[in-house]
Amino acid sequence: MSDKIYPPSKEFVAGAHVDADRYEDLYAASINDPEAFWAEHGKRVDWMKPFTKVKNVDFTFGNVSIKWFEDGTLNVAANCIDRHLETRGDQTAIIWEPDEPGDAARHITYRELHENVCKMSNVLKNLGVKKGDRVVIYLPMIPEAAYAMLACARIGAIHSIVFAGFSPDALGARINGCDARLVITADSAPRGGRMTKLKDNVNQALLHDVNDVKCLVVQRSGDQIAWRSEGDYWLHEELEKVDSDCPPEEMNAEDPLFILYTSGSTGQPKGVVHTQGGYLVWAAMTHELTFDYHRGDVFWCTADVGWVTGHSYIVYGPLANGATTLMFEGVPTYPDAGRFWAVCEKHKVNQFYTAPTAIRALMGQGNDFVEKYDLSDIKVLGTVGEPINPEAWNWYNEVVGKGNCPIVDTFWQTETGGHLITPLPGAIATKPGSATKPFIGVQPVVLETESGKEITTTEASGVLALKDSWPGQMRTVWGDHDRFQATYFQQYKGYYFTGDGCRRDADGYYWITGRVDDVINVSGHRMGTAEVESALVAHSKVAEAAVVGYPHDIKGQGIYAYVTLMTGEEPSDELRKELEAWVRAEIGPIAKPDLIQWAPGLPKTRSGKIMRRILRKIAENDYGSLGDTSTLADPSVVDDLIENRRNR
Ligand code: 6R9
Repeated sequence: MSDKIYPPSKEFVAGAHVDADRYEDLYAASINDPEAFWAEHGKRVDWMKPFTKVKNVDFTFGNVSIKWFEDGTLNVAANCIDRHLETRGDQTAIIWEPDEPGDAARHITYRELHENVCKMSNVLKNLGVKKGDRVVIYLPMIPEAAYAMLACARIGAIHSIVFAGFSPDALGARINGCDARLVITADSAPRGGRMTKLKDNVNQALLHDVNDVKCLVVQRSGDQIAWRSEGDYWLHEELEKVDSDCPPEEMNAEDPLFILYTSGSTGQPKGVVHTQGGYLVWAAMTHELTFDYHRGDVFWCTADVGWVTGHSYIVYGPLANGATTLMFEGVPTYPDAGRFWAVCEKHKVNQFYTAPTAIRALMGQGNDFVEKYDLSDIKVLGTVGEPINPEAWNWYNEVVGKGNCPIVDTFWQTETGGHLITPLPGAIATKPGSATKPFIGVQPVVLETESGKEITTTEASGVLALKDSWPGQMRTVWGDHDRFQATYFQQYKGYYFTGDGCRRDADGYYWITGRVDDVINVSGHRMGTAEVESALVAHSKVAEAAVVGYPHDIKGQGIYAYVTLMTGEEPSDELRKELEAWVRAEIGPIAKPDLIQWAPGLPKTRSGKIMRRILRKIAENDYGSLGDTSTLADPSVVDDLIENRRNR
């Protein structure tokens, strides 16, 4: 870790929304009197009926309840579109950059966005979607993904986006999980020059559907696709039947806006629920202040809308602020490793937000790919998804930012709706690898891992929790409030527990050290080891599997799977490939194990619990500190595993 410190330049500070003094004032005000503070800042969105109650929060385990602005009403789509029409109707809302650099980019103005979203809203209504219904969106990175989200918001339907890289099985589980009656997808879509057959995946996911789930299909590629016998509709045909008049539905601040499935340490992914008012205030405020967004700037977040980062920082935050947001269909390395920088130059991007894994991958391709392009419009660089190693930070700073652009390392989670710990670029000097200081209104605490006691000295090391609520916090797990409480409020009573380890240095800067639970972070994508394990054991030749993360140069963490075969099955390279393909098919390409180690036995306690701590150490090639193995039922399996690891 580096302790070099990088203050913003005087010029940057002079033009920034928030400088150091203002940050101190805002932060103090937000903590000393949250009611008054949020009564004021809640006004950054337009309310149909203004709220009179600001905050109503109980973090007590067994009684957890989180409400913000609870008696206000609003419409999120109207906030993201309609209210900008008068002042910036002809301004570009969305720049769409397609997968093929030779294909034309599209510029969609706020007026056009309004028309497209209203028409799509009417299509949804015609298909029977009503307020409170769930709609699954399984789309590539095309403008229709944003239209679909906003159309749901406009009519009060709850969207649940499933990343287009997920397999039919994973998609099916999510459709059932929230009992959706409509899926919005595309025929097929290019990504990095390769086609994904989305509609085919939907057909497979709905093969055993008993709910008559309808499917609305965007024509992206024009490829021939298979149609089910009924319930499938082309979007372009449905659009011909509707007009563009669709008044926004009046929603309560605490009505759900969306569900987004994310991985936890146990069981299947859970449906994180975000609501209308607090989420929008949070997405908009963090977007404006963390990136120091100014009117007219072009903002580019490279995430996929299938992840929370895409929800908050491609669609809701930027559009609520009347920004121009860039949406990119492709990947960083297609057609070559200069694509990100080519797009930055082409569209004169002012704020660029990506993940450490992409930075590391591009760093490995050399500086020529960056230096070919004019990146002088970039003012702020952001990262998200995992801790950024100082080498990657320095490269980002020097080679991409030419030492001129503050780097905002934003720590947050699907559950938090938006940034929690991040520098405000005009206010806080950065240290490579540290997410620095809390955002306004956020009260992080470091707890002793075992006792759960709050560490009150400035320097601290333990687990990261939050002492009080902020407007963007998730409200519940869809259909399972007990699971919500058990996951986040049980282990450390009175706090929201993030699942991350953390160190606070002498300057009060926070350094996130990674997950302390069985969640791994592969290329910035969150995955529960339990999910990969259950996919593996679903294979007929696998008796048992244990999955851990291990350090990976590009991905941050790789997936290391210990596999015990059924008696009579022999390990082979073929079987290894078969299992890799199996996991890809069960979950999706992002879950494919990087390393499979055949394990005749797994280290278990006498009560049968797999000792992952030991498996992690072996995967890390670190045998010196295996710790106490005396409680193992059969300590000799550890020697076997080490032997095998060394032989690889
Ligand atoms: C937004 C997002 C959340 C987990 C989180 C943590 C890790 C995210 C980070 C970071 C260190 C950062 N994480 N940002 N760790 N520094 N700047 O990524 O949401 O997919 O839910 O993942 O990602 O471990 O707990 P999500």
